[in-house]
Amino acid sequence: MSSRPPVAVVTTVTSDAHTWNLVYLQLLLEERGWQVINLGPCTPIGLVVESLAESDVDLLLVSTVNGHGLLEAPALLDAVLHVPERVRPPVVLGGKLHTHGEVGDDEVRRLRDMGFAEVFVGETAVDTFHAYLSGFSASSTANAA
Ligand code: B12
Repeated sequence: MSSRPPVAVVTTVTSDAHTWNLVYLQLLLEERGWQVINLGPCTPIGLVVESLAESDVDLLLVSTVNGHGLLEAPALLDAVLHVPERVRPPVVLGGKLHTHGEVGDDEVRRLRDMGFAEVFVGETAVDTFHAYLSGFSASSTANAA
């Protein structure tokens, strides 16, 4: 049984140059005891895939706010779904995913159906992410016991 902290890779889509969303989420996770690998803005898909192969990653968090997330995140997910299952963490997505205001429930459902473990959008995104992480820790503890 390992007592290492959970590890998250924080990343974004290739076109997205915004940085403070990534820093914010890194700090949020670190405050909750996570170890974070922040891949920075405009992340090449290959780098994201490499980061999973080389480390023991528990969560891949994709944050994007430039409005291209809905178009680009599926290709990133597709590449990650080719990573062997034993080293593939759940992938969560959040932020400002397109340029027409908030994405609706139908889009969120479609993204979940594609394979995103969870999608966090709108004003409640951060609160629901905290709740997700609480559930995540609870199940990790249960597995370790
Ligand atoms: C600073 C900024 C920039 C800077 C970025 C500098 C840098 N190094 O980061 C610069 C000038 C480079 C920039 C460029 C552009 N930007 Co800009 N930018 C902003 C601005 C003013 C602030 C972003 C910021 O730092 N916020 C602080 C962080 C902490 O908050 P956040 O990003 O909103 O993230 C929060 C939530 O979204 C959420 N969240 C985000 N991801 C995730 C993921 C999960 C899992 C969860 C739970 C929550 C979550 O949690 C965070 C904390 O609450 C916003 C407007 C605004 N006031 O938000 C526009 C904004 C993001 N930009 C926008 C646009 C359009 C652009 C450009 C396309 C403009 C242009 N025509 O060139 C380019 C795109 C560049 C690119 N290739 O990506 C739009 C995006 C529109 C959309 N999504 O519909 C915005 C919203 C402005 C607007 N109202 O139109 N931008």
